[in-house]
Amino acid sequence: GTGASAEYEATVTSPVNIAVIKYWGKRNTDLILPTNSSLSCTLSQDDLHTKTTVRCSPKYKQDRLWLNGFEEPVVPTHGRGYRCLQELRQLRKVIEDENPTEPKLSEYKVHIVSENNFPTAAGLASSASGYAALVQALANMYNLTCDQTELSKIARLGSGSATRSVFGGFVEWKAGEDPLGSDSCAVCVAPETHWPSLRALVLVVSDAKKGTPSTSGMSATVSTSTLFEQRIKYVVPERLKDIKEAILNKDFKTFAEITMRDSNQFHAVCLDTYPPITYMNNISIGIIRLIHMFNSQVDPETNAPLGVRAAYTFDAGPNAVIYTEESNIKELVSIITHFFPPSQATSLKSYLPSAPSLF
Ligand code: 2P0
Repeated sequence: GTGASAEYEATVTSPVNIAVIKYWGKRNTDLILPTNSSLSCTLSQDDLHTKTTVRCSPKYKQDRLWLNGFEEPVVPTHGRGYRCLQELRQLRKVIEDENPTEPKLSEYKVHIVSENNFPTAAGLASSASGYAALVQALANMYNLTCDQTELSKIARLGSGSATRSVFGGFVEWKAGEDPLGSDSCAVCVAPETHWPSLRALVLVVSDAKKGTPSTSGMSATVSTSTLFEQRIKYVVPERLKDIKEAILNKDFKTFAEITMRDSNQFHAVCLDTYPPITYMNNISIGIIRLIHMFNSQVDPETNAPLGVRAAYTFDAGPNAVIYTEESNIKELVSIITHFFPPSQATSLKSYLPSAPSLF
């Protein structure tokens, strides 16, 4: 449109990411600054994504948000989404102040429509793709020129894990040192084209949305766990260095071992929280055992070990994500479905870096 009826809009999709070095703990809860750096793989948007459309118009009376078809209140000052919106409006305002002919979009109210193409209850964090999509869509609508790393800091104000969803491939969220968070941002470690044979199997153990929310869980861990301090000081820095090297070398064995150990340690510090937090259930534990059994198999003819060919990782819930290479998918899927038949409260899907889903 033109003139007083002008409308501006943008639509984007943003991907889900699955951490292999877990983010758990904040050093600043207001600015969402983490106690440690983390690292994740971004899954292909062809499979899992949030699609967000933003529109602004002088006709709109208030900022409004529709999430998966239902309107949600946009709470001024408290809401994390509102925080992202205000940050981006401010960046837009700088452009308008420098170029008086630019339309004053920063003064218009915004309507946001956001949808996940996966069930919110699937146990996959939708806040990462959700806030990444919100920030990217607004940045596009406002014609902002800032780079993805700058945008990642704004996505961070929505949700910690969203920091990593502004890039594809292998992404590190650098914890940073600045108390104001100027250096707490995402960087791309390797693009999605780097390791085309890598796959992620998502094993949905339970689609019930329950358990301790991440935000309160990590704050309880920071204030009560003694193991946590050891993890942050002595474990994570070394693991990060090693897993980045493993990714760059496409060294699956090292990548897998670090991934499994870091998932286990994250859940160990949850159990060390007082009162304890437990996210995994008996099926999750069964999957851990199965993957270690799979990794200890030997070649039936030569008796030579087949080596580490799969890695599990669990987030703030019982569902498993299993990283493997394409050549092992068939065997792995048949073993998992043998021991955990889909009817038995599990479902299985294969994804990964920019590769189309297998089934
Ligand atoms: C991660 N998780 O690195 C870790 C592993 C869950 C376990 O990031 O409070 O929803 O919004 O910053 O990002 C989940 O925490 O928490 C998470 P907030 P978020 O993926």
